[in-house]
Amino acid sequence: MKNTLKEKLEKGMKPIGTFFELGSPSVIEALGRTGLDFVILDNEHGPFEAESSRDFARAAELVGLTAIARVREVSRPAILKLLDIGVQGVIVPDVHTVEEVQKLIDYTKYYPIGKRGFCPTRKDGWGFDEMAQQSVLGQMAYWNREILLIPQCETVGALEHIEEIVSMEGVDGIFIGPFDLSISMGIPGQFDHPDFVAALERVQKACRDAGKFCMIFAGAPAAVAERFNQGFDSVAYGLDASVLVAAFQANLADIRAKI
Ligand code: 3PY
Ligand code: MG
Repeated sequence: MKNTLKEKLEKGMKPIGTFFELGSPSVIEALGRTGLDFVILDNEHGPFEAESSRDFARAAELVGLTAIARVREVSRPAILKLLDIGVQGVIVPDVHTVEEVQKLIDYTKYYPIGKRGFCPTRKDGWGFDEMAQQSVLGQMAYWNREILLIPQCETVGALEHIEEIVSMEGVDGIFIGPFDLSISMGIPGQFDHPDFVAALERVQKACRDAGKFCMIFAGAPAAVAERFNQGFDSVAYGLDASVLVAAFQANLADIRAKI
């Protein structure tokens, strides 16, 4: 399946996604009617694993949403399983070192960039998709192009090495986790703190200089717009659950004010 998130990023179309936590294919089907571009199947903070994620990815394909996965950790099975069930990219939390990023490249990208294990799986119709009819080398080049590897910058360690991290072949972009980054910097939740603002600018500049995408999380609509206006390529707007609660709260308050 074509990675429309990657295409939209390359065309500068400002794709908007959300973290998927609610854990039902029906929620994905509903999100497919909202105008969202992508969902992040949250295998870090969400309650589900690869087997359920497969059903969520399938629902996303049916409604034209790109499904990427936030994996639970920097480990081979955590990444390989999600890629093999057919997500279009991985966001990786809690990255601290360049060595960890090298491991991520090895797990996510095939030879000659990395060392991803090769097997026909759901992602290629168990070897029966059209793209799987080409040589193994051709298939590996296809997936190396299509699959996004996006380490999170949410630790001081990642921030301090960000220029080196974004220059590595196989890293497609960076996703800033503002909560964990601010906590790691000792200024929890202080998103207007000059050091935090400077950190975001540093990550954005590093990405720009290396020709990589820069993505971030924002919880409120005004903050999402602000992040785009600051030059971010893509923003993850809230969680499915938080947007649902906020919409009901606002609408119910509106109704109650009129009765
Ligand atoms: C963070 O803010 O730490 C995230 O990972 C995304 O919300
Ligand atoms: Mg985080």
